[in-house]
Amino acid sequence: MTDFKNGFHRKGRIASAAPLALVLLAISSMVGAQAEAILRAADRPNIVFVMTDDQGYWDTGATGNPHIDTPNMNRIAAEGVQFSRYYAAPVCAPTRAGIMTGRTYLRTGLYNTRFGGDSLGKHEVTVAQLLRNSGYRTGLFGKWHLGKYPGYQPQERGFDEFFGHYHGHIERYEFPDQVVHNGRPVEARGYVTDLFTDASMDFIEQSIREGDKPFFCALMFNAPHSPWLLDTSLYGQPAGDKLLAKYLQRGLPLREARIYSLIERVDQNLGRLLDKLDALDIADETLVVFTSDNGGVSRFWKGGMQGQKASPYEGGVRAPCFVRWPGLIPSGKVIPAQVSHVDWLPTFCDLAKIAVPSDRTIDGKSLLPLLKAGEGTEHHQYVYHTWDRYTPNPNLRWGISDSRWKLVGMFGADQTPSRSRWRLFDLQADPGETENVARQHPEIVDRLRNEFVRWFDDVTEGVDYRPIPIPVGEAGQNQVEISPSWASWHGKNIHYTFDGYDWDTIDRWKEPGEQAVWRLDVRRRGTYHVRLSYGCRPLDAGGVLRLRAGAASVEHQVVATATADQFGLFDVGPMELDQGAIELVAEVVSAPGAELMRLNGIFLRRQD
Ligand SMILES: [Ca+2]
Repeated sequence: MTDFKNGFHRKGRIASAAPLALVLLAISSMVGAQAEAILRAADRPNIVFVMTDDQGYWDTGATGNPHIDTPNMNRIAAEGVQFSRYYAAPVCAPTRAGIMTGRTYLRTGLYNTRFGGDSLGKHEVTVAQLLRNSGYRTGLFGKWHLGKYPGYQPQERGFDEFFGHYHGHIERYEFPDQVVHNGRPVEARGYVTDLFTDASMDFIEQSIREGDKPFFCALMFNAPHSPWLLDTSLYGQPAGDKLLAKYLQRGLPLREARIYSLIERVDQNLGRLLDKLDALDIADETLVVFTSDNGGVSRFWKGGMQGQKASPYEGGVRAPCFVRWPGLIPSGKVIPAQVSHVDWLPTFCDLAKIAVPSDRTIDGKSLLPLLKAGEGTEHHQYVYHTWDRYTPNPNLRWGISDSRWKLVGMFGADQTPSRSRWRLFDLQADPGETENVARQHPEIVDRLRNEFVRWFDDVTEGVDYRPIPIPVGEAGQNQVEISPSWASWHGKNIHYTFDGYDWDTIDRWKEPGEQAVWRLDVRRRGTYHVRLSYGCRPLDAGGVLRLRAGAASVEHQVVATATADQFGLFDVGPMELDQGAIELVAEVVSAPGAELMRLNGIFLRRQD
């Protein structure tokens, strides 16, 4: 634990930077409970953790971009410290798993951004659980992306309050249709960046009103992730339009202008949030983090960085990271030590004066010593970078960095380890990773590659990388939707089409026996009523689909919808499901047309 009381003060409540004796005198004259509350708050700060989605290291003014306006992001950097080598994972869900657990995502069983590989293993302990157990009020607003099924939702993983969405992205940013509040779908009016900020500010205000607990507020914007939607004048709220016009006038192409506008809309909301902390007079007792979840996707100005989101190059894994806590953290400093997203859990535990879990490996290390000093060149000896969509692979999209060198493994069709595909960069002399110096330093290549393989073997040992079994019949669960993206599929023609979560389908299946298979975890034995969501053009109608699960089997004759992409909901009938782990199989019995159907979902409702 780090003692950080020295230098801490509460502006406006007692006295600005008052000597300790005066503070104690002031407290001793207060009513007991009030004094106690102040001591507790002074001991343990509120934590506001703000993260954007796909904003690159280069996408802020504070990191050197001369084309984008981010005054509030810049303000946090100016009033606090900036980490110049903060590493996220190459993509969304792995970073989020690392933040929540303090562990590299590969240890947690999470390995993908979709197909059911984006569910955080139930055996994991989240930083929200730890903080809540220690007396914090906890809230998450915005993108979760660590599991949508019962048992995996934020309010079941340590958050008192959740308003946001489960998936990697949403399709509508105005009047968003995929928003949930503590597990229940809700109708929401407005622009999503405003909505999430409003909810976080309400949570903060409520926490202060209740007054007896510090709070942990995670505000996880889905912006500026694709599909890059702004609020437009169609809604009568042209903030997005104005920004778009500004960036187009500056000469940015439309795609880039949209991304910059989305970021500035976040920045405007960040300004509202900072103003709220000031208005509530809690800025001095609140740690504010601003960061992003992986490398950037904008291409207009990259500050000479190599790579983008999903790549192990610096542009794929470095993210902006600004941290402010007036009184404790010096202002305007840049810290060059390499630090990681897995460091947040130990840092927040340090701030909350609680221990990190001792029954598992925690990969992160508290950032508090660096934050207090405002300087430092050492933190992690090595940081490891890797991600591949289907199966973790030490030979694809991998990298490792120490304080000076970075080794990057190339990726492509040939997956055999090949030294000729490895590139070594001297990040001090060549931060843009332009000159491969592997030939000149074979011993450094060996050291870094050996360390990467040692690490990879360690973090993947004994971990099962498969879609999670879908919980069916949980107490309080009215109906479960079996999503196409969680299936494995088998057959000559069968195909999975990813169309943004709500519209994805299993399609093109027509030969008898072609099948999609899901793993289920039936929590309660019983009769479940089955319905199907699918589309089928009239020419293809009349085929038969069979559903099997354990000893149960039911068949359904496919009826036509207006078009194959117009989904309808159809009753199939009851199925008896045994408790425990079973496979649900959907298979073609016969298909007279070009495809059996475009299956968009299976719904199981327990008959009580
Ligand atoms: Ca992302």
